[in-house]
Amino acid sequence: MAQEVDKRILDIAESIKEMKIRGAGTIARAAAEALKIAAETFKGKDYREFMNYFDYVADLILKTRPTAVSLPNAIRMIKRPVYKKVCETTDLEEIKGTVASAVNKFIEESKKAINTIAEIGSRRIKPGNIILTHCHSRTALSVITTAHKKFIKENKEGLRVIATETRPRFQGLITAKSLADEGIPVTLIVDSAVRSFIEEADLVIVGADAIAANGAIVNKIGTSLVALAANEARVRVYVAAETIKFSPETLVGALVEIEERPATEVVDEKFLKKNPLIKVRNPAFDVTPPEYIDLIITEKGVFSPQVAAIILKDELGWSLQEYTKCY
Ligand code: RUB
Repeated sequence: MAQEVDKRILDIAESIKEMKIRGAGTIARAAAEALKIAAETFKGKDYREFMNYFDYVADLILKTRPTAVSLPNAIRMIKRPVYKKVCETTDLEEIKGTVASAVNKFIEESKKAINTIAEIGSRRIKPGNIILTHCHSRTALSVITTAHKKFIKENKEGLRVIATETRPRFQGLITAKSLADEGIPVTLIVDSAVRSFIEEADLVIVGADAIAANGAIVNKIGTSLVALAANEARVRVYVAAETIKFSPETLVGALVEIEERPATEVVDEKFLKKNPLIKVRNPAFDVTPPEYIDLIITEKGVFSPQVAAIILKDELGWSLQEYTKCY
């Protein structure tokens, strides 16, 4: 690679891997930003050389974490207009401009989608509701905080939240803090206490890393247990997710890869060395079957998980068709 990869791009890749940048939507926007930096910092003059660099950066970012489908979807949505542009012109500045505008459009639409979901989702919540959430999903939190603020403004009773701590990385603490910052009372519980508290909840709201064509939801490990407990207690489960979380690959039979993270996130190195016969498994996500999900709240409206394939095919018009390459 003639062009040295810009340090800011390497930092984004490293931060995604190390989970300093985390949460499916945020990962997708950071990936888009990396592609824009690639266009801004490319020093060469040849458009083919640029496209090779652009593809290299896209691959580098794609390899960071495997599960959040918003990441490949973001790259796909930016690549598409850029590849099309290359078929129309060889002018490097124009091509770079297309990268920048595709990235800006993606980021803007992704943020707008979260606001729309918050608005739509808040209509499904009643004043005084107790909501249980798992992990830290900005989309799920935007629904909760929007509803809470609306009720307070209307002099109605606000919401209360039960947040799981979400081991091993404790994203639940981020959730609890950000809700408390919005003035929402939060009860933090250990993950294994979900069944003891589920009957206190009116609703479960979680985010998603991927939604499969059969309506299954891939989200933080433990989500499926939360959904199981909710199902047993007849508590509804809502998933707040932008449509970029729908996985087009699953339409043609692919499975969503579940990331397995290092054992040292669960126990320390010393413990592992002292106990060589103990194997630690640390999958970061799990799959909740569609029967345990009542509603998926997207920026295009609310859907039952059973129509996921239709959303993928008709609403989004996504296909796996590769782009025509003109270089
Ligand atoms: C985060 C997680 C979140 C989804 C949705 O996992 O599972 O629930 O990514 O988040 P991790 P958002 O911390 O391992 O990235 O709604 O913010 O996209």
